Amino acid sequence: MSKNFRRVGAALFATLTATALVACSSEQAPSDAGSDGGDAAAATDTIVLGFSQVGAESGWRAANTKSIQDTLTAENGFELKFSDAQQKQENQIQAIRSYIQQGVDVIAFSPVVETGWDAVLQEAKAANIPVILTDRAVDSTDDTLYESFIGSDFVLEGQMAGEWAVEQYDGEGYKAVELQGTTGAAPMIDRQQGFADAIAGSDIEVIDSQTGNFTRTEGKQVMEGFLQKYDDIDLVFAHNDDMGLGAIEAIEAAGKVPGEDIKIITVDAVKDGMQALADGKINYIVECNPLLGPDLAEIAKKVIAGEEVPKRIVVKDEAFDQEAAKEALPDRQY
Ligand code: GZL
Ligand code: ZN
Repeated sequence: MSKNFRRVGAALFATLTATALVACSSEQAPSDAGSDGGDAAAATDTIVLGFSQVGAESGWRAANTKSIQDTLTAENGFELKFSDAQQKQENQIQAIRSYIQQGVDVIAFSPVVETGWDAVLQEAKAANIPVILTDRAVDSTDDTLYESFIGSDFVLEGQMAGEWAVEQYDGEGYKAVELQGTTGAAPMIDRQQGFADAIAGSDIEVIDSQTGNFTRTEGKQVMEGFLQKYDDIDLVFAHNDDMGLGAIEAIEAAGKVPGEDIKIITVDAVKDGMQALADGKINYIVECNPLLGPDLAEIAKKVIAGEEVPKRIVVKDEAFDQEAAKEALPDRQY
């Protein structure tokens, strides 16, 4: 039974009994327990939302978490249950199962990798708890397993990075290395694809790729390995700013000048990345907007109210060169 119907029922009940004592919004209409799978919210208008976050691996993730926690507040009608999976899929599955046990009203999560979600999503569906995907996608072909996906178009981000590289560097026989995101993650698969599509036909050649798991530390380690293995790297394509910043440390430690001797293109446009871009150590950044909290709140409210929601909401991304970064830095929110 939709929440609105329950609220009208309760208000009517209160009016008829004219007993002002009954806090109508907290009165539960004849039990619909189980119809929406979660009774935690039956007692109030508050939407109980269980969120399973990937981890805290990057500046982007921190900004994404802040946006969700700042938006899904009590005064905005939510009780947010939040868990950090330390980039482990089994922790996310465990968190989702615990939200099902608790009978939350809606579950949302950013899947660390694309595969392996059907079973737990079937369990949420069987419990009548709607699921909303944010940021990363799953490869489930059964799209009744989630109500909506809110996030960026990662293939486009890879293409924007590759197209700029071709514009700037085609014809110089550039040798590129790729610092990939978490193996099997949607942004890793799609950014790699988009970049490869865009440079096909140019003389830019990706001579090696390796995952740095979206972290600065691992990005630095992988770049150190590349610098030992090759002495003619011209370009780094890093799937996020944090790995690009790690690469800068490795390049400087090797006595080379990042942004000059070795060009760097990254994705995210978080503050640290934008600062390095403004300082000339990175050459181009494609933005990936982490501020998904407001969209998540809006979609969750519509889902609980039984309204139709779009299956896919693609957030807008832009891109920055060094000049644009200098102008944009002062009022960047993240
Ligand atoms: C992209 C997001 C990626 C970021 C990384 O939407 O999933 O994960 O690009 C983050 O910084 O770790
Ligand atoms: Zn109920």
